[in-house]
Amino acid sequence: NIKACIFDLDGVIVDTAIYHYKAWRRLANSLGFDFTEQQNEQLKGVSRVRSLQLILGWGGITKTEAEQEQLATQKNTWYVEMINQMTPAEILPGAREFVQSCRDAGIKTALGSASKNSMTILEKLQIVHLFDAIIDGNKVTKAKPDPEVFLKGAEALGIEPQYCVVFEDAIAGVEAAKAGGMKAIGIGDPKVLYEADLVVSGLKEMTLDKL
Ligand code: B16
Ligand code: MG
Repeated sequence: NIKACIFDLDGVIVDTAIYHYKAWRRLANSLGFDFTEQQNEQLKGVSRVRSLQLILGWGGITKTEAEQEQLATQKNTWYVEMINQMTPAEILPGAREFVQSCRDAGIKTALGSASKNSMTILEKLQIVHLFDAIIDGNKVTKAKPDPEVFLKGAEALGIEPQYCVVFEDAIAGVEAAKAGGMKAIGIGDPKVLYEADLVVSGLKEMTLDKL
């Protein structure tokens, strides 16, 4: 009785984490320190401002609010330079096919992402038309694990939360889905995403009968 599928973007439809990592590292390096790929894991699904605060903490650096804003803008400029080069070849395996199969079956589709750059990414991947609703970082005030982004998605689709399933690669995202009264399918490691109702390695593993 699932009537809608809501998809996270980074880590589910496309791997932009690698570009976020490069841009954040460049920023950290410009401030005289570095951080690891393992630390980068903690930034997944986390908002831009919050990511910066975590990174500055790792470097043991204190900045005023105005300076933080400037640094976040600098990082975003570098990040946008990279995502502007993206092509449809970067869609993760099976993602386009699974979203399309939902649509073919009459299941509504939405994007639920923390990223303020979601629209640019969807345009570069040429998949804007695959989503009935797009809720991104520009439309929400509360970050995951708050369910706001997914509740707004359900509302835009006109489907009650209990008929929605969320696809998420981040722990905070799975928590957000559950907090919103939705089913959650994790993309990644079952040991990490243990709160999800089901965990798969990627959308290539998904079929409608698993909903
Ligand atoms: P931006 P998602 C998230 O996307 C990323 O996982 C996270 O690393 C990033 O900081 C956040 O978007 C904000 O992105 O700086 O482009 O607004 O996983 O929610 O699709
Ligand atoms: Mg994600």
